[in-house]
Parts: sequence; C-alpha cells; structure tokens
Amino acid sequence: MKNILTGILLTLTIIFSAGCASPKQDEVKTIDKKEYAEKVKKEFLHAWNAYKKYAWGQDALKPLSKTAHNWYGESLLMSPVDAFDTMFLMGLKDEAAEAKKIILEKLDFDKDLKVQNFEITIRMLGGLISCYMWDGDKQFLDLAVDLADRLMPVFNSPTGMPYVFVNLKTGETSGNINNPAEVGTLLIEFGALSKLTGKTEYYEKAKKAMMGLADRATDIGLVGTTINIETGEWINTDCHLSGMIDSYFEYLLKAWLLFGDEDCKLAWDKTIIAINKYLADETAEGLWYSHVNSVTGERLRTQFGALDAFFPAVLALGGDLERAKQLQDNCFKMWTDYGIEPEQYDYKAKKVLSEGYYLRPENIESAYYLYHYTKDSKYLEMGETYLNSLIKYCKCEEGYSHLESVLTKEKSDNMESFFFAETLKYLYLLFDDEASLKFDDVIFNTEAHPYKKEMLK
Ligand code: DMJ
Repeated sequence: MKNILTGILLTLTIIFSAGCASPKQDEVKTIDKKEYAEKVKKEFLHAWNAYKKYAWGQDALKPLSKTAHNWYGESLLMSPVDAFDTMFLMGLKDEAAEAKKIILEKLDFDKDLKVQNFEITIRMLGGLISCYMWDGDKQFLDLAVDLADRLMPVFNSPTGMPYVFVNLKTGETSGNINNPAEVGTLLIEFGALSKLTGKTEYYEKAKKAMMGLADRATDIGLVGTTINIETGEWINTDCHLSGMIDSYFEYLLKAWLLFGDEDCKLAWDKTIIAINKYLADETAEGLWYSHVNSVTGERLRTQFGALDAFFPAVLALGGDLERAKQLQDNCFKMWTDYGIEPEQYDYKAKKVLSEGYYLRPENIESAYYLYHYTKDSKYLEMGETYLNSLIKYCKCEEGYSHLESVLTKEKSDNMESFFFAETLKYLYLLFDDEASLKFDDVIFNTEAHPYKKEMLK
C-alpha cells in the first residue's frame, strides 16, 4: 500500500512539475530574448553615438583615434545609409530621423570619384532601396536611381560582366580583372530598382553579368576566384566560399527566391550540387567547405574563415537544413576556440591563417537563419556568446573596433559600416522574435538590407 501511494505521489509530482515547467521555460526564454534584443540595441547606440560624436557626416568612425574615415576622400555618408534600416527596425526613431535628414540634405553623387562598383552597390544602392522600402519617402528612391545610373557604365564591357571601378561623374570605367562576388552580387539591388521604377535595363544588365559567370562555370560546375571580364578568361581557378566568390552563390539562390527567375534557379541548382560534391569536406569533426581547383576538383586547402560562415544561412534558405546545422556547429566552434573568430582558419591543422576579426556578421547571420528554421534555443545561446565576445573584445570607450589579432585581442582602428548594417541587425533580429520584421516577407541583400517581397512582384 505504502509503495502504491508513493508511486501515485511520484506520478503526480512528475505530471504536476512537468505541467508547470513548460510554460515557465517558455516564459524564461521570452524574457531572455527581449532582454537580449534590448542589450543589442544598447550596443548599437554606443557605436552610433560615437560615430555621431566624432565622424558625423563622414563615411565611418575610426574608434581608437576618434577620427573619421572616408573611403574616397569625400564622404558618401556610408554609415548613415547602411545603418538606417537597422535603426528603423530597432525602433530608434530619433536616430533614424537624424540619419534621414542628413542623407536627404547632403547626399550627392555628382562627384569626381572613382568608386568600387560592388561595395557601392551593396552598401549604398542596397541601403537606399531599403530606406525607401521601409520609410516610404520617394526621395530615397530618387537617390538610388541617380546612383544606379552613374554605376551603369560598368556593364559596358565586351562580355557584359562589370568593370571593377567607375567614376561617378564621368562614367569612366577601369579594372578588367574582376571576381565572381563583384560580378554576380548586383542583381538583387539592380533588379529591385527595375521592379520599383519599371525601367527594365537595370535588371537586364545585372542579370547578364551574373549569367556571364554562370555560363563560364567549368565543366564540373565551379567558378574561379578571378576572371578577365573583357575576354571571359579565368585568371585564378581557386574555388571556395570565401571573399571574392561568396555572395555570387548567395545571389543565385536569392534572385530565384525574390524574382522567381528560372535561369537563376537552374544555375543555383547546378552550382549547389557542385559545391557539395567538391568543396564539402566531411571530416571526423563534422562538415567544412574547402578550397578546390575549379577545373579538376582537386582539394587545394582545408581553409575556411569568417566570410565563409555565411554559408549555413544560404544552405538553410535553400532547404538543406541538415548541412546548414552541421556547418553552423563548426562555424560556432571556430568562434569559441579563440573567443572570437579569425578571418581565415585551417580546419585540418587547427591553425589560424589570418588573425584579424573585422566585426564581421556572417557567423551571426547564419545563427539567425537557423534559429528561424529550427527554433532551437542553442542558436539563441550562440547569439548570447557572440554579443558577449563583441562586448568583451571589440567594445571601446567610443564605438567598437576591429581586432588586429584574435590571438592577442589587440584592437585596430576601424569600424566598418556593415557593423551597423549587418552585425548588429542580425544579432538584434535573432532575439527580436519577428516583432520588427517577418523573416518570410523579405530577402536580405548581402549587406543585410531586407527587401520586401510584396513590393517587388
Ligand atoms: C559585407 O560587406 C557583405 O556581407 C559582403 O557580402 C561580405 N563582406 C562584408 C561583411 O563581412
């Protein structure tokens, strides 16, 4: 009898405590997310206020010397343009209004400046289109059109693939050795502009550039690192997920998802098969992606890095959640092994190849995507780690800085505008529970500017 009673009591205790535990746990998670979203916002303000204090109206803050930096000698207001939609999503109304005011009053592209088409497209054109989509003021769109028209001469090459540089005033182009990232990461921005203005030329030119690469993929379906855009000849045949190629892969998938462009889907389908066949490296310690020769498929280096860490997000967006989860586990490990991630890493030798950390967002971006798709709280915990590491190692008296070395944690005097546009936005959105933005309603450009699908039909 005693045993029976004890059994009943135990069962009741389990049922009772289980019944109480689950809402409590949910409650705790919700409170944590809100709290962390607020913490990220606070850090955004720490960085933004420093920019305002020492670099207002210039491209970027140099946080250690407390001076300003302009990419091309004269300011193109890179930080305000890149940061605007983050402030909008964070509900920082006063800051967003100040940024809007200076952009609309001061931003002028009629300047004799030789600019890099890719960076200006993803940050400035990409940012202005997003400003228009979220704020609604047509003056943002007018600025985007003016800028795009000044960039358009880059496409006047024999192959249609863009030159690297263009002068904003004269339209003079230069730089015939380009790379897949700079050739094939233009269609989301130029395509969106076509949809918003009805002027089809932007879409056509940027798509021709992207297809110029897809059509020149090697027999095994890969691309190299550099290409002569006048002859179409590959110069460097190293294929990888890192800088100079990365966002070309991303835009094949995203252009299909955003515009329903079947040619992009076809190219993406072929490319992802080749990437998983040749670059993927299933090691005893999980999945990595390596460097290979794009012609032969031969593995060249077991090298991965901070930029490559965008790929779990792309895998997840493309529907391959299993590989996405496996790779993200290693991306996170690459971060925690050093307290913060290195720029380049040899995953076989477990050796840092390039020591810097440049406030990059990709690892965080992937955790955000994976949390969206899985709702697994481990990705929130990753977010907590990212935030704590940023505060511990990169926060300065005024703003946030790059690290010269993740080994020594020595700081360096830079704070790129993508820290506002991407790093802090993805971190905020990870904790924000879709309150400011519904993941499925947007496609992010590679600078984390979210484009509303409904406006681009
Ligand atoms: C950003 O400018 C973009 O995300 C680009 O695609 C890669 N590099 C930086 C961030 O690391």
